Amino acid sequence: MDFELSMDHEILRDSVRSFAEKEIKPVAQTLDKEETFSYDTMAKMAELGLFGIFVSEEYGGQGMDYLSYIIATEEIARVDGSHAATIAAGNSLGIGPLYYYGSEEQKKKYLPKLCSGEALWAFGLTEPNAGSDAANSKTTAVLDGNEWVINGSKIFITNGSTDISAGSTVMCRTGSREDGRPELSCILVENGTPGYTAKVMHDKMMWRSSNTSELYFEDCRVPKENLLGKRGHGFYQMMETLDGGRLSIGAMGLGGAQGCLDMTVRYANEREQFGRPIATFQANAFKLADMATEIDAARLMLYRACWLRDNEKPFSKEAAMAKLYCSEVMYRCANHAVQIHGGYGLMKEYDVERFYRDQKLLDIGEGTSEVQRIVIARHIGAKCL
Ligand code: COS
Repeated sequence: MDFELSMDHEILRDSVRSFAEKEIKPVAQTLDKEETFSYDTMAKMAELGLFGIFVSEEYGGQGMDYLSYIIATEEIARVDGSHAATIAAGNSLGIGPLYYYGSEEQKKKYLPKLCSGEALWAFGLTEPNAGSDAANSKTTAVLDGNEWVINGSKIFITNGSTDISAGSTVMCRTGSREDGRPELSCILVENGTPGYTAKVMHDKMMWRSSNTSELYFEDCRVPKENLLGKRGHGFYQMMETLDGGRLSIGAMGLGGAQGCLDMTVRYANEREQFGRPIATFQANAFKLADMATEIDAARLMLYRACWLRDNEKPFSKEAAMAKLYCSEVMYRCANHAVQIHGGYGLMKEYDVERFYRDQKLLDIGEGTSEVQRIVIARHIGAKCL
């Protein structure tokens, strides 16, 4: 067993950490307050190579492993959840399905621009009435000659309506299966296609400087060739994509928790009450110790799941466990961080206030904590519905 990260992973961590401290941390609070997606930091993240990290160089990617992508996401999340969301949705949800299921032609057409960060691609799964029950999607696609005609809508879609959003992978009902269940397929829809509109969603509690959208399809026609992979395989593609995506949510929990710990150790050593630094009170120091311990466990769990994925071993259960645990660790760390910051922790001037709000997404997005428990329970043989 080897717990040492490779030199490449360490170098990547150092470079993303210093980038995040220098370029993202100073602007994160204002962007959050103004609810603004920053094209400036987006371009800088792209320049650093944060898109297409696990995609082979042939398609414009960095050719690194999944753990590298997770470490990069973790380091961005250490300073800001919104920027980490842009990276995570851009890579695992946007690029992932095209890279893993796309035809050679589709990969050549879309991946280079997505890997260079010139464009973003979205993952159209969730609908107003199909959240946890994702297979119950109502968006339809009917084949009419050489075109799919799509009708329906999607909601809570990250990166769907920025100025550089190029399109989305949309899961649609394309018929019925022999067993009576809906046949679900993924279809690629480019921005600008008549009948397709993407609208930004405002007034979020969390990830306020990431782009969240509603997508609408009204008799939207796309060529038959825009089918992704095999007809009827849409739900499997989405579920497999979410297995990888859940590792990025884990990374966001881990990175956010680490950010909370780093800020809070510093604050507790500087802030004095009763004539001494508040870190000297066991009530606070023990909270910090608990945070550090849980972060360590979360990191081991997440990296182990990445190792399984990188070594082409089954990792669905471990991804669900890592996502569940890392988000819960982030919740406890953000809670301790605000508690130790006292009244200042309730003020927007202090980053822990934003971290406290941002963490809530983690046990809802890419499968709620309850859905993760369903996945885990089924994997261990429990007949959980
Ligand atoms: N990879 C590949 N295939 C998978 C899979 C996975 N991880 N998980 C399930 N499948 C397959 C099953 O094998 C099954 O195949 P058949 O239809 O051929 O038998 C099919 O998908 C349906 O699986 P299942 O019966 O388990 O689906 P359920 O409707 O019971 O749903 C949950 C299971 C709840 C786990 C699923 O709907 C889910 O993950 N929901 C949350 C969705 C989510 O995370 N949304 C957030 C999006 S934010 S980007």
